[in-house]
Amino acid sequence: MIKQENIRNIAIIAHVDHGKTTLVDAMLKQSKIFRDNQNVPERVLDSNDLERERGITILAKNTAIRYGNIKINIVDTPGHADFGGEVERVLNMVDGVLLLVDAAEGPMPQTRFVLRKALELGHKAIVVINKIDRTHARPSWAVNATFDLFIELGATEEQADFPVIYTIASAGRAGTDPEHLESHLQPLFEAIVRHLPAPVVDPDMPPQLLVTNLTYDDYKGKILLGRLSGGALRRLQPVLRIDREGGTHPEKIAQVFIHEGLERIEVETATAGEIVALTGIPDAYIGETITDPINPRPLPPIVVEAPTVRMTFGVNTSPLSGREGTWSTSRKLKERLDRELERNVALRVESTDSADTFLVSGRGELHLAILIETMRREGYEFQVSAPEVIMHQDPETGETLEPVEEVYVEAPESASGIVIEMLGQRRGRLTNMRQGENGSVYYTYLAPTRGLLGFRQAFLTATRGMGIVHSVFYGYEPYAGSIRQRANGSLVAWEPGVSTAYALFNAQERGQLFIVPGIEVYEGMIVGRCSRDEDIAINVAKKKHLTNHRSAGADELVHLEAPLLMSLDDALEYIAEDELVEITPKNIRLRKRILDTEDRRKARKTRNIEMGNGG
Ligand SMILES: Nc1nc2c(ncn2[C@@H]2O[C@H](COP(=O)(O)OP(=O)(O)OP(=O)(O)O)[C@@H](O)[C@H]2O)c(=O)[nH]1
Ligand SMILES: [Mg+2]
Repeated sequence: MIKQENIRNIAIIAHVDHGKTTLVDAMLKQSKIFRDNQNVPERVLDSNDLERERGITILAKNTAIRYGNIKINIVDTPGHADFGGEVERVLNMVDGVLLLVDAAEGPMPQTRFVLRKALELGHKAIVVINKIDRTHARPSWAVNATFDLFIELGATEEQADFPVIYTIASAGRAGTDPEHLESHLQPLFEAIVRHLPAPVVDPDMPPQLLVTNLTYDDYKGKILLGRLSGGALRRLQPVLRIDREGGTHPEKIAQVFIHEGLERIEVETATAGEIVALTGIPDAYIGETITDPINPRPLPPIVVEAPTVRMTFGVNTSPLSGREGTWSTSRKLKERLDRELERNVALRVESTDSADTFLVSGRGELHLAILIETMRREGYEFQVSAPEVIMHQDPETGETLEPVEEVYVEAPESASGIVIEMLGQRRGRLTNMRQGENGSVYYTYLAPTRGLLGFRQAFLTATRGMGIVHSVFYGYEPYAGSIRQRANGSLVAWEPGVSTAYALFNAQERGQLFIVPGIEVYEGMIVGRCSRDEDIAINVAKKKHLTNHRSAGADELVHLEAPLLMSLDDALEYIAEDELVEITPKNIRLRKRILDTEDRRKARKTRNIEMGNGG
């Protein structure tokens, strides 16, 4: 074994928004990756459309910089809890981490999750206290709180003895003393080189690489990424692929790449310790080993935590189906979902007793929403059900267990009562509460995932958008008892047509509308939220009787309240069990499962009788 002294492989991990991608930006800029006059967008690594629109990182990404004669491979990771699977996985390709902590917020729920994963893999960390320019920054408090977290998570003595660097990522500044930052990131680069270990590998053994990530290229096809933990790999080399069941497949590498800045550079040979990209093995999956055909050695497969939330993806059965999407058949849907499984390792897809419907499980509502949004933009058309949590059974007692999340809430003091009430109704248990410095209160709760579905929207409404809520998977606990679902019914279109201002004007007395005039509707489509706890069928396409000539043009003059236009996330949070969301490249519509008003009434009657509620 030798130490590859001129390489460092590191991941940047943190809670959402603590500044990971911004810090990578600054590191790239200062290592002269870009030409002087080159116009580089902010958070250059958040390169896909959804990442830019939502301002978050979704996919982990590889880059590399040079500091002196040392090459630092950097993996930027997502901070949102729903993409925790992505972080767990890529931690397998690095030897150390930068744990970023916001100087004002301190460690947050996802800080705990990613740190726990890094510590379990034995990684060493540098703690980077970022955003020390913030008004409420408390750098030394943040360091202490982070230290406590290391101890709580069972860090070894060596891991808990971490170096600390203070940064303003957005200004590209770093230092070992929060009062005296340098005008550059050199202190950070120095710390990485000094404190994070070089890969210890055997370049003379047969090659061994764990496929840790996959990407696609229109020209090169599937690209495999991983750390070469032993030996060397060269262009056109015959190799053996060992799949997750232990099956062996002879393959031949086409090209070998390493990372330089934002690019992948083709090389003749890559040696142990490097993070490499390979082409020519289109059947490879994440978690498989690429190794030597004569002396094959599998690496332990990647384990990620199980999904907690699921919903169905089905062929669109609305009367408007087939008009707005390019791909709409069950075969196309299945192919697309199977393809997603190749790289989205925290996702599961199962068939159901209907050939047109698949059960898709993920790590949270956002995890599934991003998949839906991506597919919609690719031209797919389909319908999805309300997300539901995945229960487990205690293997010993047979007791039903449900996923529980740690919920971190920040809300203005004035909203305190309502926040406590809302989480109480959802069977949350308060575990910690702290008065903030700026009139806000911080709460930590443990609450069933079940109670949190749909919580975000209600919480934002209750706090008038002033609250912040984060949650992260905590574990499985005995079923906490029933939780009251949505308190409102829906306003449902009664017949097909195009919505008119006049009809909507009458309808809006009954609740909050989701649509504007001029929208094509169908029977059974949800057009609003009813103010009562029942569904009401209404006619939104009704034309006013033209009793005199003036009325013809007067339709636009009625006063309509602003509708609540439902985004995909809103729609998924809103719908009840007997409702679906119709997804097309052009529209997101909400609908009842049973479209026919009369059939729906009968079904409800049967259900009520079954439940002993009378007719
Ligand atoms: N004031 C201040 N703002 C910062 C600093 N670093 C980053 N930000 C801002 O914080 C926000 C989030 O930054 P990102 O780099 O996207 O955070 P991230 O950790 O990559 O977020 P995710 O990938 O979604 O988890 C952006 O608006 C940045 O401009 C800093 O040092 N000071
Ligand atoms: Mg990011």
